[in-house]
Amino acid sequence: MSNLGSCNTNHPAVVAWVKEMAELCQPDRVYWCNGSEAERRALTEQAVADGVLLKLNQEKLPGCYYHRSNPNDVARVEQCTYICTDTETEAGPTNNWAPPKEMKERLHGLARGGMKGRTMYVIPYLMGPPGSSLSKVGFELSDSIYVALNMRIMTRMGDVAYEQLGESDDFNRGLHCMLDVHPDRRYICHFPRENLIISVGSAYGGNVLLGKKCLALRIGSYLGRQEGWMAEHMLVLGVEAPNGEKTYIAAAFPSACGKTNFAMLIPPAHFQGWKVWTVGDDIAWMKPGPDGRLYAINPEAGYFGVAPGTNYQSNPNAMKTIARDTIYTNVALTPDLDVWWEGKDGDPPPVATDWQGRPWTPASKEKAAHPNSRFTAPMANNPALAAEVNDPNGVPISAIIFGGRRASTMPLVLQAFNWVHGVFIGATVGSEMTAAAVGGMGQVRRDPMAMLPFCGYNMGDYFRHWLRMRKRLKYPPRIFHVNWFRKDGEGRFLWPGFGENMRVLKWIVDRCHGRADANETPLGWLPGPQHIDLAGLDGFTTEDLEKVLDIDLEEWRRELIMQEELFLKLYAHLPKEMIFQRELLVARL
Ligand code: GTP
Ligand code: SPV
Ligand code: MN
Repeated sequence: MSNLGSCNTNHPAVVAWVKEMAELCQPDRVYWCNGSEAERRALTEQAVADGVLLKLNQEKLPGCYYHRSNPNDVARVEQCTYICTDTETEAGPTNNWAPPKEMKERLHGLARGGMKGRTMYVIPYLMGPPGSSLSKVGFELSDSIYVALNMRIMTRMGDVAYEQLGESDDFNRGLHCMLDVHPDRRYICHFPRENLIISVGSAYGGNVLLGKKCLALRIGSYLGRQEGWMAEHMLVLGVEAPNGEKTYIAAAFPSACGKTNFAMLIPPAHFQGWKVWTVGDDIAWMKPGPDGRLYAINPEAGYFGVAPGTNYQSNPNAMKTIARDTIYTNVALTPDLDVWWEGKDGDPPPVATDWQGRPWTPASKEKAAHPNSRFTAPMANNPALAAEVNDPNGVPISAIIFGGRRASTMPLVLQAFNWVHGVFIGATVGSEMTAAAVGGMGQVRRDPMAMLPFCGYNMGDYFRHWLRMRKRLKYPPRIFHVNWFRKDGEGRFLWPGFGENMRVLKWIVDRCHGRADANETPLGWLPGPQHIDLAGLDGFTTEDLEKVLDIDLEEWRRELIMQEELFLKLYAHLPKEMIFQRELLVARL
């Protein structure tokens, strides 16, 4: 029998499971995390001693550390991600499926003895504010000290999880073994019926910080459908008007398509007295409240954000957030132990070490930072953190925004005619693939509700769940679609984006409160150029705005065919409403 170390709980189911997994993986030591500050310091020192973390320049970046991953392990791997439901239909045609028993045997085979010579970290964590009926407890057992330290930032870790759990046996079991970090032995597997996750062969964020995509989205969406709530790949923000009015908005954009940036938006000078507060930047758990509105919490406690493109111009709040207590992964390192990435402020450093540890200069052909290099930072550092982030009731959502990265076709903004039309718009979201997942960069693919890689069951049933939620809401959020990424013939972005997105956000807020005009178009309600406030936006004319709002019928014919491909794939479970909406759109166009 393995030595369980200084176990800090007598919760029978937790102890039994840790014992079982320790016997399987045979670590030399089992370490029970308590989430304390002293522990964080000790683990950080250990990680530095082990060479897992490098201490950055503490004068420039207090409390910050640097990590380089295995170059073969830099993003999510959708081809290695499985939903292990009893039947293949339950997982649906957009997920990889394997029979639970078979897959578990294979994974146990890989994990057997897999932690020999290593430490198993027992990580108790809470997703969501303490005391919230939406919050969930998980235990991740990992042989990666990097995972333990990242989970300490991304979740509420330690005693708070035991407090929420009490005597209940309702917790997520997560096992993570790095093994030899080889793509051939990489599996990220979900067993929704057992509330179990097993991840092997990777050490990259989305594959191994099991509270995030695995629990909060894949298992979460599965549970949400059963229990009548929603787990979504959405940021949540609060817009405060000069008179104090607060409007809460959730927005689903695919990976690396602007959620963190939008959640931290700073309004341009022209919008004096307006303020945007961040509730969450990646995941929302939402359920109907007693007043018939949809309430959202952010289950996370930190941001695992994209570094490239982040600077004091594009996202000052993020720059302030990551100025301390941050773990940087796969960015470039300067000789004075500062970090750098493409699109950071100022000139590139004359010399640096790239994300793979090789010498780099501005003349180098390859990028210094990996395009999916990331920072892990506590949300408490965010100057725009919403006070409501710890409210167990969450915030009432007035609008849901879908978005994608589209060089053409999709206008800057539109509003759905109603909930069902909005679900159709979400279901048909298309977006260019980014570096957040391995493969396919730049290709447009359907990414319904930005959940294609994260829906833990049949996507057709997921659309049905969305339709059904309408019946449980007296005041359903209004639904919108945005596209910040439209380009001109020369490949330049037509819309300035970032803080200037406030101009679109303001229109959305005003629509929610019934005080903004719009024109009826085949796609939905669109603002006319006169409805978007362009004051103070130098060099951007009404004609430019017309270009980003334009609907090109030729492009829309192609779009309809691409939408059809997804619907054909899902035909067996596709709700009829989606087909009707498609017919209506075709007729209007
Ligand atoms: P995940 O963490 O992968 O879910 O991504 P995210 O949706 O939070 O994306 P994020 O905000 O990190 O943005 C990804 C990239 O898009 C960054 O390089 C940003 O600089 C860029 N970006 C964000 N907003 C805008 C925008 O309004 N316009 C343009 N042109 N680029 C943007
Ligand atoms: C995403 O890919 O959508 C992310 C990063 O937010 S990860 O947590 O790695 O999935
Ligand atoms: Mn994400």
